[in-house]
Amino acid sequence: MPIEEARYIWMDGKLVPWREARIHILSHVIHYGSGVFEGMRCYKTDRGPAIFRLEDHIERLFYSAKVYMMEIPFSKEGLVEACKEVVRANGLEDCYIRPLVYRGYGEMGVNPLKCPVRVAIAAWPWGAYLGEALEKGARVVISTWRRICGDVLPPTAKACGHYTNSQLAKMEAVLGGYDEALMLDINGYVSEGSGENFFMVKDGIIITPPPEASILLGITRDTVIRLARDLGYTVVERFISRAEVYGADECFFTGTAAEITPIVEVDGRRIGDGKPGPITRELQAKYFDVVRGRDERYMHWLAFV
Ligand code: PPE
Repeated sequence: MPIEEARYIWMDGKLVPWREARIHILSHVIHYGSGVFEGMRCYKTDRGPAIFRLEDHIERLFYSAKVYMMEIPFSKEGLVEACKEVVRANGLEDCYIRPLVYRGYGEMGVNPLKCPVRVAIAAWPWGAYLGEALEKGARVVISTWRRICGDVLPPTAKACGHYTNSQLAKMEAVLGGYDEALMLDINGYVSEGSGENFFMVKDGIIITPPPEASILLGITRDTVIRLARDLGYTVVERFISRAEVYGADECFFTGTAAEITPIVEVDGRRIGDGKPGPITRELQAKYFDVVRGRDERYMHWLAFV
């Protein structure tokens, strides 16, 4: 999907015209993946555009930066405000927002500590992450690449360099004719997709891998767990084996970009009847109501720009 350009990108406190938002080729991040980032969505609501769980995303950005010992030269409140400003300045309603904290130009060599920490925030319209799979369901394959494990790279931090692992899995899946990869953790339990968390449904119970399965603690995952429990479902966080997935009644991915995307096939095995399942559909509909400000009970998750 080519990027749909907007007008301005926020860089270190200033709005810069889209095409002038550049950095030096010898910036540390380009060579060593030394950056952390977030992805948020802003949705059009009856009361104007609202960013979903903005403060939680900024909180995770600061956590990721802490793991990599990056001192962000702005306050949390400052970046919350900057995200809103980017949406407003670009005149956007439904859009994706990408804050990026990175090691800039200063020194070469692995040691990042002397490189300046810079911040950029971009926003642009971004449609369905997995295309028509949002409606029809995704065809998924288990990756031959294992998900990074915590004593190699910390999966709970959303760091640029971690996505080389995701890219290997994604390329393999796409070139194999699938929509997305599902990665196993180092012990062979189901972990997550290249950019999404994983859920399955069996006998009415909703099951998702625990934090110990090398997952990013997804904010959409947390949202779905809470919405499902509020709807009266039992949600269990536990290890899931590969073959167990084949026998699931329903499966789906969650993520800011992917939203709630049903999964209808894994490793050539049809999931349920091969169509998005009823609980998946119910949660998807609820999720879209919540992010679009159509459910008063969850308005506290919306940050109006
Ligand atoms: N796991 C991974 C590896 C991941 O990248 C994401 C988000 C999630 C789980 C779900 O997290 P959350 O968005 O908080 O529910 N992936 C982001 C980036 C995707 C991209 O291709 O870039 C996203 O969805 O914004």
